Amino acid sequence: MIEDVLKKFAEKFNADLEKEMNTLRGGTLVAAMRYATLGGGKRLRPFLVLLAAEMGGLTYDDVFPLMMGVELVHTYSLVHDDLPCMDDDDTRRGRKSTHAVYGEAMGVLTGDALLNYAYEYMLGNAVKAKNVGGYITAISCIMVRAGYMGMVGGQSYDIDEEVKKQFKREDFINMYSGKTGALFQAALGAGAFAAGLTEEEITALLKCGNYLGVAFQLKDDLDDLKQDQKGVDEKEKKPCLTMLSTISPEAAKEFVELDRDVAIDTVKDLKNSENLVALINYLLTL
Ligand code: GRG
Repeated sequence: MIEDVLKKFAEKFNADLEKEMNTLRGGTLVAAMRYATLGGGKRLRPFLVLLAAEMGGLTYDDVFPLMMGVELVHTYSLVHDDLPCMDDDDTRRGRKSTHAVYGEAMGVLTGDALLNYAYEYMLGNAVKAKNVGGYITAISCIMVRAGYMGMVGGQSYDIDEEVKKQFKREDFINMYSGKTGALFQAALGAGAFAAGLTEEEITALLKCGNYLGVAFQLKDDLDDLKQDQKGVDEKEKKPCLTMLSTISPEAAKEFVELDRDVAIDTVKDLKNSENLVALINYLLTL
């Protein structure tokens, strides 16, 4: 079962990540970086790096720096997303969010530090890569998709409720593609570039990452709606328009299934793609 493979992977990855984070020296900032990084999480993005890298014969150890880098970038985005000026959330991964423990200003700095350290760590390990050119391209793949054309760009639309009021379904798809799809794409792309896969294989994996990410975000919206209907999230939160303001939950479910099928069809004929296909099915089953 892919859930077991993911769980086992996360256990190993958590232990290695903790070891690396424990090498950092510093005061409150480093404590907050550790708190944010080591507090659970499914570790999906590093797992995606590995699945793509394995298609080209690389191992866990070969791509650990890229896996850690992409998870640090993801973690920074969560820390910033929880800030009062963003989503204003006091809980994350079942416990207090970073700024709720360390204060708002330290929350901003923790995100900044994690983002910078991600690139420092990935580049610092470049000399050990089997294929240095592919490895550097993998880092660039992550940087581009995390930035203004990807995750941060997508988030910049999400913070403007007035703009979102004019949004059509396609605008939400574009926003999700940046905010969430870009980092899934970065993870699969990074593994693929590092492993020196063919252009055709890389293109397929990048496309798959985008479809997977958009559907993952929409499923997250549907899950939030279910929680709200159960009255679980009673905390007064800022208004937040999602794609569900343009389509019904039933249509959204169909959309997730359609996206899932495209993501799977795009990669199912690549060699050693069984685990990736199983993961997509697992993540996007409603
Ligand atoms: C630059 C100030 C500043 C803020 C940036 C970029 C950004 C804030 C936020 C990114 C947008 C974001 C957090 C999207 C949510 C994507 C999502 C569904 C995250 C949850 O992913 P999971 O389920 O989380 O993989 P775990 O906890 O398992 O890692």
